[in-house]
Amino acid sequence: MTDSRPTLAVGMVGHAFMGAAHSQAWRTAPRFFDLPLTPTMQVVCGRDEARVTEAADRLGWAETETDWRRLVARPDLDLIDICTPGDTHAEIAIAALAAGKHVLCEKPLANTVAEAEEMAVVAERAAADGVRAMVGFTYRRVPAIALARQLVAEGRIGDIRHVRAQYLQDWIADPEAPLSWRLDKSKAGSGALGDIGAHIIDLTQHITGERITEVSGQLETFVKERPVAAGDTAGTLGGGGASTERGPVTVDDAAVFIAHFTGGGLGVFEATRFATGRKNAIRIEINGSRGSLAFDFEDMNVLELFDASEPDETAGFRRILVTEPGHPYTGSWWPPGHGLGYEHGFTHQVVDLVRAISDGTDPSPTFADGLQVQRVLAAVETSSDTRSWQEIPA
Ligand code: SOE
Repeated sequence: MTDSRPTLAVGMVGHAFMGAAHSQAWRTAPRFFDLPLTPTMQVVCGRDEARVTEAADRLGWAETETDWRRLVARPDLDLIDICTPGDTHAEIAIAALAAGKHVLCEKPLANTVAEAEEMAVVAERAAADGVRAMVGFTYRRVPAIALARQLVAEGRIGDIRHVRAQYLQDWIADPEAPLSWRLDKSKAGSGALGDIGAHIIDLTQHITGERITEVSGQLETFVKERPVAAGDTAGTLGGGGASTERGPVTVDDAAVFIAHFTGGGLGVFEATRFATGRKNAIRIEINGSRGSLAFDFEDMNVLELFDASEPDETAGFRRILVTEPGHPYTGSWWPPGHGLGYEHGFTHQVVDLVRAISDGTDPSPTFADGLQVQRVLAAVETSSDTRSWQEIPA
């Protein structure tokens, strides 16, 4: 693609599932959206030389590095994209910001509140020098979710009374599914709670424009030991094939909690990897004083709206197909009715990040937003351990 626009040279750390999704986004964003800077897929970084070389070829990166410290120190890069497990986020992001690179960091922001606090402080300092940091809560950029936020902000459903949110997967419902880094607390921080619960915490706060103030929750690990993975398979959730050796699962399999929101509404949350038959169901229903909204990622191009001001005889949940040119993001894609998929949220994330960098504004969600989600996660964990309500510091 020949282009006279200034470039934004990207270096990405990690090249498994998230690395592939981010690569697709960097490649696609400038081809479908009018961007002020053209991202270049300069360097991909991974520890194993053979595997990172193969990934660079497959995903479209020009060069490789095997040490993230060398990547971050390269003067020819403008942005570092972090797609590694949570235990490395803080160190890489802080080093990258200190080196003057913009940062996109996968969710959850970190493995602990202390790490997230430090990241937020460093990011705020960097922002004063025009260096931007964003956390990858990509589902915010699903058009139906973006529309839901707009409708709430316009007052279409009134005051929020109930927030019902579920994130349902089943990829470890089989007790013989092997251990992977996602089941290791030292790498992942937590299990279903941080991996997918973090998304519904972010989404519900984003859509409502409100904050969770207090939680009471319960975590459960149903299968406490699993076969040790024989190898690490990039791009899969479960890791490599199983061996006969077994090891401990050190994270939660499922998390449930109830919550209070700043506007007085009540929330009910469920995040599980044991919802047999549910692959990636993110279900959100919000009931307000004037109407309701409902979303299900398994039908991700649709938002349901109930408007309580309509006559009882004809009122009902309306199915809005969120593919019109006037809907968020959709005008840059296909004609109405030709829906989008999982990967498009990542593309929209890149679009918003690149525009913010060019405009000199903070992209959202900021590291401070990521820290707030981290505080909710920690509060749910403490609540489960102590069987008590926990407040979330503002
Ligand atoms: C695994 O549960 C996972 O890949 C999450 O880590 C992602 O954030 C989510 O988009 C899909 O599921």
